[in-house]
Amino acid sequence: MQESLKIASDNYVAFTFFIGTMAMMAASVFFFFELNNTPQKWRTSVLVSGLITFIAAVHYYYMRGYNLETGDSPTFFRYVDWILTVPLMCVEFYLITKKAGAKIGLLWKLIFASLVMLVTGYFGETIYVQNSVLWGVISGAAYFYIVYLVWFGEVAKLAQTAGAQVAKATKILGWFVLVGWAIYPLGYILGTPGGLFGIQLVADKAAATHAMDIVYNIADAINKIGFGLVIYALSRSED
Ligand SMILES: *C/C=C(C)/C=C/C=C(C)/C=C/C1=C(C)CCCC1(C)C
Repeated sequence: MQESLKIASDNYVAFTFFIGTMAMMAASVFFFFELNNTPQKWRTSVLVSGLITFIAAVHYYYMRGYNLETGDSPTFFRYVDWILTVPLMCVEFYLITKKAGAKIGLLWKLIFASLVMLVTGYFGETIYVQNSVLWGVISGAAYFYIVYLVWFGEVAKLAQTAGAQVAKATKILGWFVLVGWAIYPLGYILGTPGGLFGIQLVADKAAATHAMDIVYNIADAINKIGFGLVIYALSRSED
């Protein structure tokens, strides 16, 4: 057993779990320590950035160990992580548009859509794998609703009236949602049987799972840390 706990140099899955843990920890320390010299009105936003990477750091620490010991994909804790952190990203949108008049209803819409997106994705990955395409499509619809809200809906409209810096930050966060978040369905397609409307991209089951974990790990690092840094940059702007 002890022998298998070493990360082999060609074990890219375990390696990205390890790097992911380290990156999330470092980002959390950074956001938390920077709170002290963050202007009062941005403090909650930067705190939430730190909470997102901190929650991810704890999950990555666990997932890293789980993957190393069992060789399996830690799907359940992956989704527990997302169900906690994605709604917190919705909170970020709400917080930065609040001064332009964002209502709590907007926050609930974003959170509800993100929960639908994640719960249906979990169904497709675990309980109803045979219908992974159907669940993936439902999840995708909820995803596009979030994209719509951020790019053309309430979030976009409020951001326009919240000052140049908030508008700029919202645009960049919008790109994270449109491009960065779109990496996840790619991992899902690689990892589930017949994921691409019945087409199996990676035939070998173990290889498919590995590809999925690597894609998810890269996406998490980009999206959680990148998202937090955009908020951090906003907190340092003149607005
Ligand atoms: C920090 C974690 C983040 C930002 C996770 C985001 C996850 C998604 C945007 C997942 C989306 C999915 C689809 C759009 C369809 C297939 C199933 C999912 C859940 C992978």
